[in-house]
Amino acid sequence: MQTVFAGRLSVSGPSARGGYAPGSDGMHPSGGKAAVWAIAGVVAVVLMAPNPAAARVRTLHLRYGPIAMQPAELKAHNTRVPPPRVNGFITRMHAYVVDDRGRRLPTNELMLHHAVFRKYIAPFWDADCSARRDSEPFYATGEENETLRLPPGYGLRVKRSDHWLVRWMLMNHTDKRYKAYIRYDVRVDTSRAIVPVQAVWMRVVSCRNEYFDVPGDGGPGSVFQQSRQIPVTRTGRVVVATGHLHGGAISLALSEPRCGNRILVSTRPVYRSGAPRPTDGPVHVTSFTSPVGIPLFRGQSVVLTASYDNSAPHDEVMGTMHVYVAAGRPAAYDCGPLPPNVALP
Ligand SMILES: [Cu+2]
Repeated sequence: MQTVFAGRLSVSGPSARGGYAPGSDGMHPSGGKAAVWAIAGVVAVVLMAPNPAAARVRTLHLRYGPIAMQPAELKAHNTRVPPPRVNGFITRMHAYVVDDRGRRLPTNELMLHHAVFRKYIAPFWDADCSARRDSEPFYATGEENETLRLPPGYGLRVKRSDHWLVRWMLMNHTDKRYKAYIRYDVRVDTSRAIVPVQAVWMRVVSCRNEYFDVPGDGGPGSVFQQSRQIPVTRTGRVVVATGHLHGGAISLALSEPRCGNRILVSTRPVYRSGAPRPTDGPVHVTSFTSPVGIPLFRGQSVVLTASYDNSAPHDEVMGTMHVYVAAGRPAAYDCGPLPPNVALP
């Protein structure tokens, strides 16, 4: 079923506007071919005609700062930042660096190396991290300039009482001083017909140690793969996935052992130079999105595989997939065809 991805079967057009019925499981009980998905999409559009008046969407422009940056300074912190202070669902989010007049700063001047947004949660023991956790990540960007865009009808729940923090790193590539802000635009939908989505960070090594080394001893054109089997702890559907990779990466893929190791999600890095360069990180990592979603069941496992160029050593690299799982039990537990996805550039 990898052809579904390779063929970039698009469900944009009518369904992208109308969206799938929020709360529908989006699954077809009898499996079938891609045509079934197309029909399901048309039915959903008829039932869920877009009603702009009912939508209560607004975009909040928030920022953290000022952050004083000296020439050539590298600064990294873990800080609390203003949350949206509304009840609703985040449907889109993008963070970047601006100056004190709100102008976006170019990456070759001041680079947001990474910014991982987390929200405080009830503390629990996280075995994967071997640590007590009181916050969890829900959005990350950085050099890859990632925008979270959930398909219509889905959102990350946000509450007025939420508290956020950001783990960030800024690098000043110039000999000038800056007064910088991390700005984040958050689109919030306060209507009720939104299916909640949970952010799940899948790491190719572990939460406790996110890094691994690529030996670089394979010769020209060789590939080093780091894989990890990850138990699925929550039943639902993957509606968005993207990745975090370092320089030298080739791809990051999620596969499903119970269905012949078929690939569920594949993302890849995009480099400024057009080719992997060990000294540069990716300027972008491609995203996967599917309004129907790929079913995952609690108790099954998935395998995350990061592939890196092995013709040269790459130290302390990462492979993290940011997976957004919509709540609700999919109807089918067979290895039926995967739903069409919308490939984002
Ligand atoms: Cu990293």
